[in-house]
Amino acid sequence: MRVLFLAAEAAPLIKVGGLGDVAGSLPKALRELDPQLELRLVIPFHGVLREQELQLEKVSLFRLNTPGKTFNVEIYMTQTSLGEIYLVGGDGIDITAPVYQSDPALDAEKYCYFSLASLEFCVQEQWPPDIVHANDWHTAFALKALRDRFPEHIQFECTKGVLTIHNLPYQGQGAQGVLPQFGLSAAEDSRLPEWSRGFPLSLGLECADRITTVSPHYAEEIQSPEFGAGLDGYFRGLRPAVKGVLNGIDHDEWNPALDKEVKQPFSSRNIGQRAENKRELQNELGFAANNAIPLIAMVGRVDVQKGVDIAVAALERSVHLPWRAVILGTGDPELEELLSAFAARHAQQVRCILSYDRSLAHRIYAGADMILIPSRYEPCGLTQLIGMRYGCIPVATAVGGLVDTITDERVYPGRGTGFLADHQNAEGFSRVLHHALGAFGERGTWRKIQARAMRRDNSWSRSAKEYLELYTSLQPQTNAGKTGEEKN
Ligand code: NHF
Repeated sequence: MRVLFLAAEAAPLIKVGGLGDVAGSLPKALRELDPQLELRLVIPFHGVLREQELQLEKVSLFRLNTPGKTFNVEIYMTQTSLGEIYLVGGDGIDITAPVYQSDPALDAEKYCYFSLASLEFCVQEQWPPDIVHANDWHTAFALKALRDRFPEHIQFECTKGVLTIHNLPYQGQGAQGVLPQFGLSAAEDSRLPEWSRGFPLSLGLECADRITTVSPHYAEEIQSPEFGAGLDGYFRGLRPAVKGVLNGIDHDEWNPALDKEVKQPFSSRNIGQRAENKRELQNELGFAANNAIPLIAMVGRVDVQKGVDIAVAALERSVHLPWRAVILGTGDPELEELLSAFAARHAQQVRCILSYDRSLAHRIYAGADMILIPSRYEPCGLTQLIGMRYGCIPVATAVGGLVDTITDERVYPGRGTGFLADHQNAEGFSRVLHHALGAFGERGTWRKIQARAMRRDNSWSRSAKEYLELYTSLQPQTNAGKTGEEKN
């Protein structure tokens, strides 16, 4: 079976958000699961990638004709630790632009070009894919193009489309202006609200043979007005329903027993050794070492979605208790400001590092006691998976994939792997934080929570199997082995 896997970013080359982790590690897991699978992972040749010293192989050079203009497309391939990645360069990629701009209208041409050029690459290579797997709005154009631009194209005769939604509110609002110049039309499906029909995500929703999202709970939630971003009615009526396939993490990359960033390797069998990492981390952060004071972490995008303000408010309410906190991440300038002010108010207790620091993130997971994830919504979430793997216990809101992956010790005493707050507000979150801080004081209980969390299997193995089954169910007859010519 041949799978064309399209994404805006993919680790280890480029990682802005969780999509990058998934697009890097899921293809690797799929290839490991089925060595016969021919999977091509394709991402844009973003300007920032040109600053890296990549070993590039130029694999194709061709023209992409669109009603608006003719583009010269260049395709490169590079080997990475997670497998090969194809890069789409050429006229349609503005190398001065970042991976994402604040307004999708500014990114529209790049991603539409990228989606179409990726399909044209298959034509040029006579490599007819059985599945085109698009991720989020940036690559959803490809599923529409299979219908609008290539309907008669014999190479795509059997091709099926899968669309994975990683973050529903991001639908490419404003990117619709680009459609005519690429020969694409807005969605016509009357079940989609009219206002959404030009948005790239809707093009993908209309044309995908199967729609998935990144956790079963989020697949349910998006059918409600609270989480549906205006499309809840559409999802409620959808048959087959949106399928939730839980994200995993790469257990090779995230392995506390082998992690090179971590001073003292450890596993669930010798959690005691973890204390050395906490000591190191405290030193690094300028805290006097004290194992009895809980060290609370928050790592990731500084964003309203992630509930950064909820965390600050909840910590403020608990400021009389002994704890220390370290916050690592970048994002929304206003929230960054809030964090800096919070750290300045509580200089004895709080450290705030407003940057992207992969290596420090590893040390935090390996040394902090708990990780706060007060998300307002969370399609899957990766920090809780990494946290659990490193015995850094998640204290999270009960939304999306957090519900699917964390067993709440309050509800299931003796079986928990973390703590879940029912409400996405400071009050609810501070209640659960108090509970977690209390549990931390009971050393034996805490150790057991850590051991259970560390033993939980959050690898890709089960989910990769689900994706493979989904691909197979869509495509009983595969294109593999046939070239475009043979099919002609
Ligand atoms: O895990 C990758 C990630 C999710 O919850 C996360 C999110 C963005 O918000 O699927 O995408």
